[in-house]
Amino acid sequence: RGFHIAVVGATGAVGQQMLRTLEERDFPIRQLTLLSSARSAGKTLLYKGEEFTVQEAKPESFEGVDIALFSAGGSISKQLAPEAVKRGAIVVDNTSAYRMDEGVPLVVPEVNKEDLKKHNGIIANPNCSTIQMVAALEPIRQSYGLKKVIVSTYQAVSGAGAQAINEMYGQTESILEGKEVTPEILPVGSDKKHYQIAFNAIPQIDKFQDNGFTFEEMKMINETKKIMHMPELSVAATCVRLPIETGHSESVYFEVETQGLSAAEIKNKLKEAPGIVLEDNPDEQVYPMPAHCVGKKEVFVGRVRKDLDEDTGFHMWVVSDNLLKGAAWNSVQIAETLIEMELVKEK
Ligand code: 11C
Repeated sequence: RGFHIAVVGATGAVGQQMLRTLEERDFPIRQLTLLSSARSAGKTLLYKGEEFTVQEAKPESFEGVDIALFSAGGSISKQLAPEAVKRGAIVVDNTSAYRMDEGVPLVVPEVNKEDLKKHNGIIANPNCSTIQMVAALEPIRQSYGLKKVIVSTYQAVSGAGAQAINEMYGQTESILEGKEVTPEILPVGSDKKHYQIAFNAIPQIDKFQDNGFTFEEMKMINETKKIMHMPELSVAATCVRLPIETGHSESVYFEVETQGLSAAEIKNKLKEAPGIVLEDNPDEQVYPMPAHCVGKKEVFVGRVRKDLDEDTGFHMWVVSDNLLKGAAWNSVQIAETLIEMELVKEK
């Protein structure tokens, strides 16, 4: 008994975390199918000590699959997610291919799991930097309302994939040895120019749009409004890449509807919230940092303080493992929530 699960993009940075997360959660799996592009097919991966050979993802690969977790890039999702749905699978897609489509729920279970009921086969997993921010804002919004959000991010290279991680380490070694570096991948593989990430900060994640914001910034803006069902919410983002392997950090300024609140009242809501760990004690220098959150599923919040000029304004620092809550864990959590809500049936 259990479910037939397919992982598409199983050999990638997120795919591997999906396998680890399914294993750790002891997900009820009856059959496991590991899929990838032709390039990675034939590799073997371990699940609960058993070897599985990764197969090339094709439309027929989805026969009999109950839930397909996609994380192999937008073009594979565009091509194969409808094929999986046609064959009766529910797709949880970790790419940006369908996120803003009407009829596709964009879900962070702590925020909007009810949206799962409206799915038409595909459920989208939001962008990593959006997920951790909305998870932290939701308990505050529920009690005090929300008017405005201004976020600056400090994002890890693993968000840009395994090649970007290798580029960061390669450049670091070269620079320490006094050698020249030739950046080839960051900020964006397909853009015109590339810049050194080692010992640097790059204020560009994904490509620039006509309005001067990058696509990553627009994802944070548009996805936040969709997940929170607040098209009128004022959101602005500046996204920056730092030489950190894993763990995105965010400085979030937000304004609530309620007047006269203290930082302690905001902290109390965060303390009780599902999936959030409050790490906030300036006297003891306690605050979240990416090096401490790697491998953990929660969203860590600290440095909560009231703005000095705006009565309804607050600041907080939000950190999470971008490959877990930002990707693999949120996808597996969506799958678990589908089961809990009886939106998928065991065979
Ligand atoms: C990054 N946030 O850190 C991106 C990675 O839309 O799922 C995630 C891309 C996405 O570069």
